[in-house]
Amino acid sequence: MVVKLFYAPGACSLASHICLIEGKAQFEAERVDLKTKITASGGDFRAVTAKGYVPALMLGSGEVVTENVAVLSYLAGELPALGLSGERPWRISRRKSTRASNLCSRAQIRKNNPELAPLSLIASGI
Ligand SMILES: N[C@@H](CCC(=O)N[C@@H](CS)C(=O)NCC(=O)O)C(=O)O
Repeated sequence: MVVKLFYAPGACSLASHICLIEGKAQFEAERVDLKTKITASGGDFRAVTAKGYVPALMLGSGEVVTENVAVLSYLAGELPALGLSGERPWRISRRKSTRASNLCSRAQIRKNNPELAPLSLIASGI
């Protein structure tokens, strides 16, 4: 799976970023300035998603998945190494991933939620 995550440091896209790393995905990540909506390579982020929100996950097909719950559910299903996509919905891993996804769908979780944002990753600037 080769995908591209559009993210902003410390934003709710961090959850997707963690999943890509821990799920051992092949991926690219492009930083977005949420104020200007310009990406690190100088692109117009609104051309990727008109909403201008991270996370946005561009698939190999060019399709762009937006909304935390959709992106995280997609990654849970595509990356077995995460161990988050149990067939039985009552599995603990499934409940945890659903809870985390829902929490991330709020705009203002940012850096002050240690459950979702390990300090080591925040410090590394993703
Ligand atoms: N409902 C969206 C919310 C995404 C969201 O609010 N992202 C924030 C960062 S945590 C953002 O990109 N804000 C940009 C802005 O407010 O212009 C989702 O769950 O993906």
